[in-house]
Amino acid sequence: MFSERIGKLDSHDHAPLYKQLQRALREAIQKKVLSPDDALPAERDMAEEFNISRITVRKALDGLVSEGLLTRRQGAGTFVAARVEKSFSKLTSFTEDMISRGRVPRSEWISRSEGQVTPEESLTLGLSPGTPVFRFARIRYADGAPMAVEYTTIAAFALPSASAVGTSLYEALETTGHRPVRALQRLRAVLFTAEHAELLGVPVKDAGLLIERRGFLRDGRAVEVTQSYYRGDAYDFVAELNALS
Ligand code: 16G
Repeated sequence: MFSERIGKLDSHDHAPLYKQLQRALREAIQKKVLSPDDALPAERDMAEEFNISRITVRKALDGLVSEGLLTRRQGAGTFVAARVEKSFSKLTSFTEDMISRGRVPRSEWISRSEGQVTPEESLTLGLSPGTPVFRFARIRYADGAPMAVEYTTIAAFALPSASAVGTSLYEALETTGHRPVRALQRLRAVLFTAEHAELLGVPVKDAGLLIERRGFLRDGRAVEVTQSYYRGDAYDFVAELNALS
């Protein structure tokens, strides 16, 4: 029985039922009770097993689909997402994205240094020429497989030193109260150069995605500019669009 694998809903829990079901499914994915590509039971069967309405099941699944944890396949049902489906509307970090999908994130440093803004960074970050910055270049892995190469520049006011960044940049920025709360992103298709192909272990000219993120603090100051080269075969970017009202 599915409910035996992911656990029953707690009758003492006062959270809305759809949230309880979401939490149970999220935990099952994180703990690998449910694995990528596992099929979920039909909505009506889940409704019966958990003793909740089908609408509640649908609402719970809708939320997890838009988070990118589940995916619907026409005519076949709902599955645990296998490719990493990344929501385009949530400002999350690589580390958080991987952990929430039950994957183990790891980074390999290419370089970690201190410098001054380049003319281009000075314009993107709105910093005066000569302003100190930290630069980070990393290969990002999930469960040991390379997923992306990232080049980040952080305004130096946001971190005590370059070595303050351990596994997660956003965790380090959170500690100093400089984690971005808003970001602008630009996405472009690229063909991997020999250098990137080697770092990611893919053939030269393989398809990739370049995502440029500019992250801002609550007070409007830009704090981060990152260029992420994601492997095209590893990521799906998902966005929810609302019609103009
Ligand atoms: C993501 C961000 C990147 C950010 C990094 C922080 C995209 C396209 N890029 O990779 O801008 O710097 O997360 O991750 O999502 P970390 O906290 O794990 O170092």
